[in-house]
Amino acid sequence: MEYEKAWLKYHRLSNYKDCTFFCCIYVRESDLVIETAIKELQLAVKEILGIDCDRIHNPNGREEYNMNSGIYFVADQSIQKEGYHIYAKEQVIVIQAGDSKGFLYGVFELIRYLQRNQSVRNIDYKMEPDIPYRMLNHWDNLDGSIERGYAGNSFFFQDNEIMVNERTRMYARLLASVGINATVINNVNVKDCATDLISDMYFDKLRAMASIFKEYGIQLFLSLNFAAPMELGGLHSADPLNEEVRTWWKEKMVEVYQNIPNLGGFLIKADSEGRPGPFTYGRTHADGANMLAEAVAPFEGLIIWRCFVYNCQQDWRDKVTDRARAGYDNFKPLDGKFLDNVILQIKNGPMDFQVREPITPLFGALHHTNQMLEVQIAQEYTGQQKHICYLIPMFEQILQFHTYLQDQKDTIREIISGQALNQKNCGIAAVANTGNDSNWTGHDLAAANLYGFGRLAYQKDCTAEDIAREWVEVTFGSNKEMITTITDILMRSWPIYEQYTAPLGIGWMVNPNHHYGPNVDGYEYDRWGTYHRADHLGIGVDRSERGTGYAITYQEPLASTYNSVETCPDELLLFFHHVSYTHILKSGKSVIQHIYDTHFDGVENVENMMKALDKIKEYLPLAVYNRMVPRLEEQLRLAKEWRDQINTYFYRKSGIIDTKNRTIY
Ligand code: BDP
Repeated sequence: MEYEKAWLKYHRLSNYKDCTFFCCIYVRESDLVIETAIKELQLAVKEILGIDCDRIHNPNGREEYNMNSGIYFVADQSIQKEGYHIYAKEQVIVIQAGDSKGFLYGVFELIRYLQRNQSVRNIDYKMEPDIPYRMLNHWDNLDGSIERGYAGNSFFFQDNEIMVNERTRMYARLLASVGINATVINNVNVKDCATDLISDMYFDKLRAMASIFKEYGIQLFLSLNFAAPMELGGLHSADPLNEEVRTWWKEKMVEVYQNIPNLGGFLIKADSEGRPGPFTYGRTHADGANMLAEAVAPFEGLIIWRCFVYNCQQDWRDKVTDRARAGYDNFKPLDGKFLDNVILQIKNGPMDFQVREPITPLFGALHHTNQMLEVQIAQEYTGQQKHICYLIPMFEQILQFHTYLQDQKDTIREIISGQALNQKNCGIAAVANTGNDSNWTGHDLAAANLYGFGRLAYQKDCTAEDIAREWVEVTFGSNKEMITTITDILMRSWPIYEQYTAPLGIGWMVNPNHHYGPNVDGYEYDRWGTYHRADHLGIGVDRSERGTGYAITYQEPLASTYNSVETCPDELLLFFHHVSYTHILKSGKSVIQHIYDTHFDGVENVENMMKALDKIKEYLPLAVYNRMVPRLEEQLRLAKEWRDQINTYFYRKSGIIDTKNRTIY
């Protein structure tokens, strides 16, 4: 399959003012990653400025002002890991970094200045990333399919073979350019051949892949099957406290690390949606995770253990069991029981990547456990990369959220960066939205989520809006109207998607299995624990202390805020409370009128978005616009479907008419 270079497709600048800086690169010592940084800089300078940027050996490793112009790589141990300081002085630009990855990230920052035609004459910019692991999770299967993939098939696997080729390198370049330093290439649901990834069938290819990634400062991770001792090793058990099982894992890891020395470690989905796990043997998740952690410890491996553990065999009549509580109930009691090379990976919301969810209370509840936030840029519930839905504003809110874990340093960002609890094994992971489509993400605007995830994770001082604008500029160039229009569309797209889909934090209402398109009762009488409980009087799940008690698993003052209808924010009202359709929101509208209004507005907003894009289409490459048009049409079609199904459903249930008398069926 053909592939494009996304935001790394460089455009020639004919009028760049500061070309003289880019004549040469002075380097003293180099290694694999610094070599990559040099090559990347040379490539960009050649393609953007048309200059052959020579590499010159700099024996004393210091910058030489007034003598020679150029870019100096200067090692400086005072700069934190993976950080850099770029500044200009006289005729030179200095990139200082504390380690080789710092040079690589500094180079990509400098390249962005070129891509955006910005002067570097007064550049003085220092960035030290706070989140240690910035990771992608691919849900790619070995047959080449992708679970929740909306951009074609896998570019890692095909017909149970691993593919390592030039696209692998392009992928690594894209990741490194936005600061992503780790990736899991296979689906968390490890079945069939995927179990064999830790066998000699696949070692050669994995080693080759890991070594390409290493050039770009990226660590390869794999998802693991907890039942591998049985399925691969032929044992009769996978009990984490069974000596035979423990020995099997230890020996297996020796073999794995001998063959793939750069492997970062493993991601595990256990006791979740039918996957095997320690519960089968009456053991805890700490028993399971620690067994694996001990096996990988000699190789500095990490075990990333997912907290997406809940009862997926619920009876819809049961109003006591609450899926939202499951993460907290399962993992809070285990706080402090995990080894230091275990990280718990926790989804942002307590349910599952809905367009709006509260932040999971588990983050405010763990004091002695390494944590990693899991978000989803694959748009499973947010339009499946046919609809525009720029998710970085959501992630920005998540990262800024105060958990009240302690008096200070209590935001999600402070927790997953390790600052809150003084930890080093922490991070952020996004379920990836890529596939082998030529533009990587299906919808061209979905690439903003991939780019934005990396940038938000690396660059602690930039906003979702800065990132959107930056992505538009590095991808589509410098036309002002185009930049403003697309940035504005991206920034409004998540709220618009929310307007025409499930209202006020209730979520779901999608077609079962594939999760695309409206179906209000699709999950209402099912076993997945995802209900809206609407009747003729009202809607919502009572998760207050009178209901499932979920609301009071938060730290104060969050518990009180969510527990009361009066103080619960509108956008989460139906997640926490069952209210009547005539209940008046903080906005002054009744719940039913809010539902009608947002759904009519949502469709209108999609129409406006399409008009705005049409106006600037001449500034987009024709192929890009042509790929976008059918998706925009599909977004509009489905937005109308959502509007009409939701409005009709609630009109029929409640019998309450729309005060504005618009068409409801
Ligand atoms: C759900 C997806 C399912 C995943 C699961 C998970 O529908 O395909 O396997 O999450 O995160 O959102 O494990």
